[in-house]
Amino acid sequence: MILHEKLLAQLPAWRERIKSLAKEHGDIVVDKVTVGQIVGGMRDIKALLTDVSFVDPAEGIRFRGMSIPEVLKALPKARGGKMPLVGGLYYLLLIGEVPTKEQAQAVEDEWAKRAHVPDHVFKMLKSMPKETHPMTLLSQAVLALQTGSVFAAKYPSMKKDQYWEAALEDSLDLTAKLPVIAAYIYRLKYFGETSKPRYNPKQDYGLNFSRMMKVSDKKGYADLARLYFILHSDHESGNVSAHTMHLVGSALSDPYLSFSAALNGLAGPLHGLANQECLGWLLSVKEKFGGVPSRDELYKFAWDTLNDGKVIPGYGHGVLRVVDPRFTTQLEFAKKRFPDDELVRFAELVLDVVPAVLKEQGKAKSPAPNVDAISGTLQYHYGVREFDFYTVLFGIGRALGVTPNYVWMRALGMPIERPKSLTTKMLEDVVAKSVQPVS
Ligand code: CMX
Repeated sequence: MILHEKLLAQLPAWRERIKSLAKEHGDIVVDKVTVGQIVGGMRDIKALLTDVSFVDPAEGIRFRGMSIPEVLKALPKARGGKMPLVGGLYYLLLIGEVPTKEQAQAVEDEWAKRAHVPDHVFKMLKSMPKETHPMTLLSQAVLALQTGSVFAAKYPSMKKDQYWEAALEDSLDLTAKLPVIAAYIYRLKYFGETSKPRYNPKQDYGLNFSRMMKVSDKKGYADLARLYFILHSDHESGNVSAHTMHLVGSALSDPYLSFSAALNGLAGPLHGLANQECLGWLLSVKEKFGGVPSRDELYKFAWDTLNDGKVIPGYGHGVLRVVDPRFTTQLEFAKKRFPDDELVRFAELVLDVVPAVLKEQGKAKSPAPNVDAISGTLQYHYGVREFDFYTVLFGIGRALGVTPNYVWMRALGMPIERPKSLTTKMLEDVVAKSVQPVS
């Protein structure tokens, strides 16, 4: 398998680099941790290692050093579409090089071979109460797939330097099955259908997803699916879902156990669920004013949300201090393909008003939109209007970023994570000592 060969060739040099950092330079100080960081969600502490992606606060995400426009331009395109093959993005994230069309197709072929979902997963999903949230279903389905984990099965007999190979097998299996499971959840939950979606090996990841969702008749949904999965794949390692995958994986929990945990973090309203919340917020504004509100009405509604003690979903970020390029790319996609869509124009009005309101309030470090401010609007346009489903789409994308990270962490033999905690009294003692006047 091409991914296996390419990784195998890279690993000796990478392992040497990590070994040398730990052994020869382990005492060099990179950054100091402050009291504010300890009680403030560990913001900006440089304590994670990944070469898969990096978020510059003033610029946004780079996948393997490439900006979003560069990635979209460089990756081989899907047949019949304008967006890249998702398999090409996976190759880029895992191997660190832009693939040829054949190499991107080789990943797509791996997925086609591995897309079969065992029956017990469908049975479990069918048995759940109708009101179960789609993210709960997705996380449960990933746990149910764990019965097939190569990593878990081989763990007792594997040597440490073989972990990554089993991790790669699981990662490819998992990412191959996710679109099938997500489409099944969608058709089951909202349409009561129980037939199992079939992955067509002649179609790419994006087109398969669009067809299995049964929205392929709407022109361009496969391209949106490709774009969506690419944009949502990775956002360095500190965000809740990526960090959860990383942490749980550090205990050598297999990729299924780790990713199910990551999904549970993604399902939080301050993280991935914000895309569902954001569309809900837009629609509630429309409902209140009987259509798209005026600028003044929206301004007041935004302030009412803040005065209610709620956040405005889709705005602000833990790291980014500028408009999220993932937002900009999606807005450009919408404006090129359906510029007259009422909800897209409304999202633009929100973009005009909400950052100003957040600035006036003066709390949020960044008043700019993030990825979730627009993603639901695009799905809505194509007829996927069940907005509690939107985070599931984020979940498929996120798997494409966190599984390469998982493979690399096992390949580099990264240890179990175990930061140290202090008591409040200890922290107060540190503060007291540091503010004592020097006698
Ligand atoms: N609406 C209202 N208040 C906001 C806000 C928003 N969109 N963004 C930040 N704030 C508030 C915070 O709640 C915090 O208030 P308190 O001091 O009362 O706790 C204050 O501003 C400072 O927050 P911050 O340092 O700017 O932001 P954080 O790193 O703490 O949080 C985030 C980042 C994304 C959770 C926050 O901006 C937020 O809640 N945004 C809305 C939810 C959202 O869109 N989440 C999706 C993020 C992208 C993703 O992960 O998918």
